Amino acid sequence: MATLSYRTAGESHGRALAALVEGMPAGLAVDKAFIDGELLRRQGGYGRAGRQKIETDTVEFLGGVRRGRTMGSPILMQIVNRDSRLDDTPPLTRPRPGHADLAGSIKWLTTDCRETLERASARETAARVAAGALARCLLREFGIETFGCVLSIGCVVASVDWSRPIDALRAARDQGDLFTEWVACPDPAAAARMRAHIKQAKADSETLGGQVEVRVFGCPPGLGSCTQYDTRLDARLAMAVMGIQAFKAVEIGIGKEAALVPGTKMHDEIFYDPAQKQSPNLGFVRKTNNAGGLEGGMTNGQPIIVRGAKKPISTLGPQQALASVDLNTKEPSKAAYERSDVCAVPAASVVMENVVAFEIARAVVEKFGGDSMVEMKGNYQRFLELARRLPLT
Ligand code: EPS
Repeated sequence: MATLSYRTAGESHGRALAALVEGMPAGLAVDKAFIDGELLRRQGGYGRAGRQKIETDTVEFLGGVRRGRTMGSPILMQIVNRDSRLDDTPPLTRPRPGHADLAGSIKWLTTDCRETLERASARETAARVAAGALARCLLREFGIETFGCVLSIGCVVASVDWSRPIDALRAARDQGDLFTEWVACPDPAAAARMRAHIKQAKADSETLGGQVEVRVFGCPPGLGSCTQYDTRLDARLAMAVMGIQAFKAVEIGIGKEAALVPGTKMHDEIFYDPAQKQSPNLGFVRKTNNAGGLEGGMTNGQPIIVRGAKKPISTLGPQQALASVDLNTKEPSKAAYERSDVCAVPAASVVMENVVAFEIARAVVEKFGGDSMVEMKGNYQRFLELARRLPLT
């Protein structure tokens, strides 16, 4: 079974962030402009702090790509940090409630939380976005598209019309200047209220969390597997989303509502529409999608729906600093303040879209993988032909 995987390395104020992607078939056209565009979106959002004015995140390929195409070898991607001063960063001894500071300092037997926070920082998500955006270059070849947006920020909740085509949703989501207005929400009235909420939070030295949703369109049935807990695609998606800094919950489809409704209201009845036989759902259609496109840990041909909840950033302004303890003296002390965002939920929607994409790509490579794109596309077409011909005789 072919395996696609990635690891990241690098500290928030180190020389660079890096992602090492292994298992990508040879011959994939790498769309660097698209990857850089996703890195730029990740830097954006109303409510971000000064760091994004310093950095211009772009990807450099240090290995695995020749003349714009993958070679089947490991792909090493680098994003250089302009704010690179790791050895000069001061110690931080007053852990911030909610951050990795306390747990990590005790884990690594140090009173300098810097040792932990440099890697725990959400800046690492730039490397994950690069890996995910590369995976989206692969998904496109199979007609699979992802879309991520913000559903809520603090107490402001959007109403998203999911019946609109993906291009219309993208256009609505991407209204406004990336750094001074953008909240990644396709509901313009809610977006205006979100901006006002963030503005007020900033004035109050507060921070805000929110909910983000990612949908994946064009998956054929049968990605993932019901045979082991760690081959279930819903479980992998949950892990990928919970692995994003500051995420506290993940839902698939109607999520926790599934516990409240009876079976007749939960399950998406199955119909067959011969007119859709050539589409990735092979003609098997539903009138509802409460399952979020996943049954038994496998795609069922409906759009995948994943939601994540992000907590407010744990670095609070000096006026609102929460109670903490100085790790050197054990004296009560206000938590440390560092330059930080008021709200990074729009950026989190970009991160989630790309980490979800990577997991879908991983499942696509597992099902159809070959050493080259030509081989993989052949495998994909052959599978669809066989599935359309069922029952096989
Ligand atoms: C981030 C860069 C960081 C923070 C933020 C995310 O830069 P700096 O620490 O230099 O200001 O702005 O990190 C956190 C929210 C965190 O908790 O560590 C980025 O590029 O996304």
